[in-house]
Amino acid sequence: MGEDFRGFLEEMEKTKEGGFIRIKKEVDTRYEAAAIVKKLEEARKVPLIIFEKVKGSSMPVVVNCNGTRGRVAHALGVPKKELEKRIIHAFRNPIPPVEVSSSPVQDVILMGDNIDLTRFPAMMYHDTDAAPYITAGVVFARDPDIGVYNLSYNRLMIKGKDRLGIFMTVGKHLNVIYSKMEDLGKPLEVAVAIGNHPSVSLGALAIGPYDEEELGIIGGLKESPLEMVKCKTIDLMVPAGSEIVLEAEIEPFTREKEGPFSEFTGYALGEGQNPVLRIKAITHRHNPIYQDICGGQSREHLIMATIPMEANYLRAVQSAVPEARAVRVPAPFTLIISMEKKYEGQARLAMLSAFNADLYLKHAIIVDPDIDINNLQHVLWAIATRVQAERDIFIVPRVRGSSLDPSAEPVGVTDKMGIDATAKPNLDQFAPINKVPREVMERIRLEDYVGKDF
Ligand SMILES: Cc1cc2nc3c(=O)[nH]c(=O)nc-3n(C[C@H](O)[C@H](O)[C@H](O)COP(=O)(O)O)c2cc1C
Ligand SMILES: [Mn+2]
Repeated sequence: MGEDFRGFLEEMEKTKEGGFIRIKKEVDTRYEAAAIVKKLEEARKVPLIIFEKVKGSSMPVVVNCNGTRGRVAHALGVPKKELEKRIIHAFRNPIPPVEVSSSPVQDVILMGDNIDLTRFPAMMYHDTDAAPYITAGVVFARDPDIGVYNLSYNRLMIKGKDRLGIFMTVGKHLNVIYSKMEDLGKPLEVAVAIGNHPSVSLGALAIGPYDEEELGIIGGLKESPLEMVKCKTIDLMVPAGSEIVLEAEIEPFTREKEGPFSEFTGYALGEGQNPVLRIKAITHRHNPIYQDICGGQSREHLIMATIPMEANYLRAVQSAVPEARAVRVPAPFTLIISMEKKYEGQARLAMLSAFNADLYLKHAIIVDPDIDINNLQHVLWAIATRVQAERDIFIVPRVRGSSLDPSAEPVGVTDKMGIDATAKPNLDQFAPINKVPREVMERIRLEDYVGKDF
């Protein structure tokens, strides 16, 4: 499968991995498209959807490109259960990008008065959204000192024909770069690529050290270098396989009202004074397809946030504690770790290494390997029966966390809590778990006692 967005869509239309729907009836991107996605989710369906006819725009809109783990895995050419392994493989085996001299993403180049973001079919999802937002734009920027590229998703509020408000989490890399440029009193050049192959999306979301370049991780994910092309008005490169690129600058010191926006935490949050992108050029393919990621707690948004987090936590925890087996992020800011405990203090070491690996983490829970971390009832049973609060819970107060946690006070400053729900001192010496003798369970055939139609 090609690495461009079109190739990905063609493959999905052919294989219908996780479902594929073309909607021909006209929809309004103000709430109607979001309502359709939500109703399908209520029916436990997350198909890739192409809205072919969108009110007020000539561009079709596609959502849920990364809506299921199966779809993302398929795009990378791996079985679903090997997705995490492939991401960790990419962390360890990055492949640098290559430059190509031309690309269809520059078939059409718009500058000056031809720039008009209000013609984009940007969506509004919830009644609290301040304006239409671009949500599926990968922001490319470069560190002024070491030149390393950084990729991230940032919500972009449409404020006018050539202006976008941007939300950058304090402590995340784009914000670090922007602060460095402000210290120099200079604008930060950024390119926003819309319509991306899942390898680009996952690479952009990779969490890791500041100088770990996400471009190489994209190459590692797809096991071939990412092809990139030079922008027309700024000194950056963008993926040759994207649909639409916004070439822009973020001015130093400018702050304007941005938000609220319906966030992945399930709340409308983050209204504040934030920086602004000024668009210098828009380039796109002929007849571009506009990609969107439904805001709030849509499956796609949650899956996109979760997949790279889990890979990053697993590598961090395993680097401190090789006995860690698996991790799950079942809710915002929350991590469950499964570990085979070998010695005293190991559970706390594992949790501390997870806290160290990502500022978003707020609550870590660690369990023995007999607990199914995909079954929250089972995890709560472990907490109920293996935890003594004073002994097994630790709190690190007033640490930097997400600025989108509505309980944090002041904004972005949060207590971090670890719960050691492993059996003490270990599972072998703990209260025996209720079990009907195995020999009897194997011997008894239900139908011999209650018939076939019980
Ligand atoms: C759909 C989506 C939207 C996101 N929006 C934002 C945002 O508005 N601001 C932000 O700081 N992070 C946002 N994120 C999270 C960052 O993209 C993510 O933390 C990324 O790994 C940051 O990379 P960096 O630390 O390399 O800059 C979003 C993630 C997803 C999946
Ligand atoms: Mn980064």
